[in-house]
Amino acid sequence: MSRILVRRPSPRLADGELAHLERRPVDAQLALRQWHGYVAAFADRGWQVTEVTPLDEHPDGVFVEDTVVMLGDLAVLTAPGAPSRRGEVESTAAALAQLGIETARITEPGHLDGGDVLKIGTTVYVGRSARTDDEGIRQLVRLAATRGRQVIAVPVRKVLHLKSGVTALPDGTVIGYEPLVDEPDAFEKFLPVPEEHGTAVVALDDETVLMSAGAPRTAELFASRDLDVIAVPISEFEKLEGCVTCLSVRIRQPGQSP
Ligand code: CIR
Repeated sequence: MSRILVRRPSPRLADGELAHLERRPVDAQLALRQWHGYVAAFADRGWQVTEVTPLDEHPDGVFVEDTVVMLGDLAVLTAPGAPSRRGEVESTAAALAQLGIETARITEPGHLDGGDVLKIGTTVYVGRSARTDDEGIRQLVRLAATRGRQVIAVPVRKVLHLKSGVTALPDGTVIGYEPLVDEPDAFEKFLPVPEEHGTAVVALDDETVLMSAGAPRTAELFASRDLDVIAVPISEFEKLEGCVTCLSVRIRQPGQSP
């Protein structure tokens, strides 16, 4: 059974870290409604939902993807690059332990955020970013090898995380808004999308992608490629440099697309 881990937003969401955007007012109640809509999109398609302990004192805790990377049956707990986010990891570890999932860890002095890891088949792209460093990547390479996966490091300078700039359609085509992609050539198949908020998709299954409601022309592009598109409003999270990928950790059945 496929499952997502999610963490409900902190009432202090507005105080989250910002790297590339100007700080804007955030409506915490709207954020909570948007979060429920996001979770429902998975639940409606048969995904099990596991809620990780809320952490009201961590404004960025809702971006739970940054705390763990799934490599098949192995969960790699991360060492987030931003000091303010390091206290988020233990509660994710506790949720994984309850589910009986094997874990490993990225340890200091290495740092790695889950948002920097894009998996396509057995290839694991990792962004060398302001949050993920060479030591974190070295540790990921070693852990990925235990699950038969190869790591390719790519530079990330224009956005916060690798997956703020690129994600992948169910067929493995990498998509991104070109002005924000450092090296489109790093990917075997790259499809430019026309809007910044169109860069992030989560494959709900082989035919369906979940994306932000803030990219209608990109939604049309995906529909023209015979994909079913579920668009959810996530404006309050986008103000904090979040996107659809970072609001959950997907624990997929073997054989499912990344
Ligand atoms: C941060 O800067 O850490 C948060 N404000 C946003 C994290 C978004 N996470 C992601 O894209 N994986």
